[in-house]
Amino acid sequence: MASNPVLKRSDTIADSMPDALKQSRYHMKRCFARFVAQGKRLMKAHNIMEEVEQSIEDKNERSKVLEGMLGYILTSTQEAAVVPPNVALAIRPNPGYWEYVTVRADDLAVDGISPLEFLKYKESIFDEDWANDENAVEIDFGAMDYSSPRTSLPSSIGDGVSFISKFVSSKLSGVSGNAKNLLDYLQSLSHKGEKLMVDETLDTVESLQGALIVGESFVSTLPKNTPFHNFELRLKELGFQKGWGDTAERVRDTMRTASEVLQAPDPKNLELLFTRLPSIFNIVIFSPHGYFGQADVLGLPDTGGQVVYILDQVRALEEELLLRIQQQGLVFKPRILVVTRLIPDAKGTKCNEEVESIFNTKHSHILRVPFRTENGVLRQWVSRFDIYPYLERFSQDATAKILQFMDGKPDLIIGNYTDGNLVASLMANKLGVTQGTIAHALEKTKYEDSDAKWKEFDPKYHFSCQFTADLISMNATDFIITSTYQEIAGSKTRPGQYESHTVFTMPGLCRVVSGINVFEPKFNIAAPGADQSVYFPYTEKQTRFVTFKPAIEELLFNKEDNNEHLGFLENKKKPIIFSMARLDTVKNITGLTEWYGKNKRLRDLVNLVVVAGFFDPSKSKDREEIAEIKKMHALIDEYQLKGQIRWIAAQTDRYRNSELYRYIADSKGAFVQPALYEAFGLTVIEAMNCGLPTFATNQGGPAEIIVDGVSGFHIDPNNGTESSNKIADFFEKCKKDSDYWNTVSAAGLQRINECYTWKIYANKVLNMGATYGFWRKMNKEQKLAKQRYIHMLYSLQFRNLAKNIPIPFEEPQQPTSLP
Ligand code: UDP
Ligand code: LCN
Repeated sequence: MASNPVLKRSDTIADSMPDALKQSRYHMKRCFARFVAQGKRLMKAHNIMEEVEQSIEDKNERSKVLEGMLGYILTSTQEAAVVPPNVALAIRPNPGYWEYVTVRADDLAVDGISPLEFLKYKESIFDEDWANDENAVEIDFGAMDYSSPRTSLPSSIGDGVSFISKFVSSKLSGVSGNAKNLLDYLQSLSHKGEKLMVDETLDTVESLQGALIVGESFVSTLPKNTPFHNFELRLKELGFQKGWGDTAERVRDTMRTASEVLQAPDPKNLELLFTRLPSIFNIVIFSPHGYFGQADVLGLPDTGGQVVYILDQVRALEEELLLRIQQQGLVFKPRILVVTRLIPDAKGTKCNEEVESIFNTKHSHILRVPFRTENGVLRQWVSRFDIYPYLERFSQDATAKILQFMDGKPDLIIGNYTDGNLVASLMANKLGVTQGTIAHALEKTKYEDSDAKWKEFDPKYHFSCQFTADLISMNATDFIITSTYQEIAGSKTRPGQYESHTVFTMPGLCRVVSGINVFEPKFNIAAPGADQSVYFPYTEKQTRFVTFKPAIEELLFNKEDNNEHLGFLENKKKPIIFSMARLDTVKNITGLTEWYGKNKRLRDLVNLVVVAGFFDPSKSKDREEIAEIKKMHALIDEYQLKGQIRWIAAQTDRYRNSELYRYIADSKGAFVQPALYEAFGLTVIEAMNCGLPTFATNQGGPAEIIVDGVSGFHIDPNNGTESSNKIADFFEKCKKDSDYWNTVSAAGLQRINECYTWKIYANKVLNMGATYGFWRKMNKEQKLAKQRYIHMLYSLQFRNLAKNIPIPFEEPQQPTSLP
């Protein structure tokens, strides 16, 4: 159906749709009459197709109607705002491309409309007065950013560094005098007041070019391995400082690359030059919410993959920085600071300690700064949804502490999640430092109509604050790091997380006509890995953490219920299907339990083990967790799962967890990640690194990590029967073909090693830091204009929204002494 769109390049959907409708006029009139029959409403893609099916009952007729253009348009429609007699369609023919039309139900007249007009149709379903208000607040970042370059192909989305390198090299060569930008940049490179690369004497492009020729021919006469300090003085006479390389060979190569870029800039050489320039030594990484610690924190509400990701990221970045600094011929120490909130009521974790060095690093620390209110320091954990009132003050306090701790400004600030990204934006703007952001998950796509129905959600989730903060940091940041393509621009059928911020509305608050453009070259995909010294294949017997075996066997098979486990496994010989996640609704651990409960074939083949949350709802402060705990108990009773299920409370030791994955692999079991939506899914790559065949949700990141049927399997979280049968089929096949399990396990490992390692990640991120550091200097006027607009959004909108969130009552505290 609708596989061969006949849209010509120049056609818009508004042009081609009238003809397409004409060809099936009878059926389409019935269809559209049906759409409008119920009055105003918002229809989603699946509603549209359901109603098409109901109005054209005959299957053959229906497939005839849906062939070609009409089918293509209808299947590409994401949403329809029905405001009789009109139906306004939001059509997405390709990732990142949207068109809006109205169809009048009575005569099928079609009109192309703007995104703004579409939003007004949509708003009138929820808030008629707002839709008609001529002075409703509109946010239009597109209008601020008309001169910035954009990629145009969906396939270039997420490869911003390459695009910027191409664009910059064309700019550097285009107009004479532009190469001065590069010289100015080299002049600006320094470390703690010490100038690097070039001194003041090389103050014109010509003098630099001349010096490079002399310098290169001089170092070429030296043996390749001659250390830099042996010829440092001679280079100084030419106007060169440290930073070109550690040996004669490296200095020569860097000088040659710089000469080539100055003579005839090309993107490849420019990218290479940026990987070599000493521009980044100190990095700040913000992750304010949750319990951020190195032990005993995982599985707590809001504390999951983000913490794992950041700690591994720091190790990888530090390693890469040390290598680069050494290759630059420098002896500086890099410094990475992870900045989070200090929680006085730390519940046995170290989250009440101000400074902690990060394990397995030499120069990286966690710095904790408390949330202060007018009542003093906030003592308790607060949910990430309630965190907004504390962030402005936190960013001021944190900035002061960081400057003190680092003894100067960082070279790069990276934010994580909405709160960290907002704080990073405030600090980067204040200090004039390059900024990167990471979402981990944008909440907007997790909850249907979270924008249009924001008023319903706000008391619980404060999405008005969250989406405003997200818009601010997406636009303020120099670059955005994503884990997958789908995070930016989704798939053929589903819009991406960032893409869903392009055009949306929160009736009564603001109409976002242009929030972010996924074709902006700030987007870059750099997927994380899993720490391979912890998560390694079950086959590597000599490295396995065998000391955990008795504890794991206790955890899995001890028959007495206790605080750590509940339920038991009657038949220990059966393979285990295993899942581990925070007990959030979206993780759908209860869904998996229910699928298992309902599928007799699966229950006969395997046992179910889940690690999630804990068992006593009265001990949780997290709304969703409480509901999920209760649901787990109810499902175990309803399906009489005791004897086949083991529910284990959240586990915090990643070494033991890794051995648990491997123990399950020994049982020839599988990992199942059943989330309703998963932004990336670290457990998926942890399991695959351990050689465990993995079934993971087709909603979000895992759909990209796993090649379905090759390196694992996709499951549909909205179709439990199909998913549980797919798992059962796998185990039946394994029974018949003893090699099948090994084949899937090996293919999973291969996939990981090719695409998901921290080494690849660190290299990419440091290249981003260097490239965008230069780009922001070249692009400063445009950036300033945008920054002024962002500031207005922050001060007029965000601050007021944040004030509405209640601050929990507590005993007055002494203010902490901060400089
Ligand atoms: N995790 C854990 N114990 C638990 C639950 C999760 O150690 O009880 C770890 C898990 O191994 C993974 C991370 O927390 O490293 C969860 O990351 P993921 O990306 O799967 O989900 P998130 O929690 O970030 O949404
Ligand atoms: C948050 C999530 O929800 C996961 O999907 C990611 O894997 C994790 O952060 C790390 O980025």
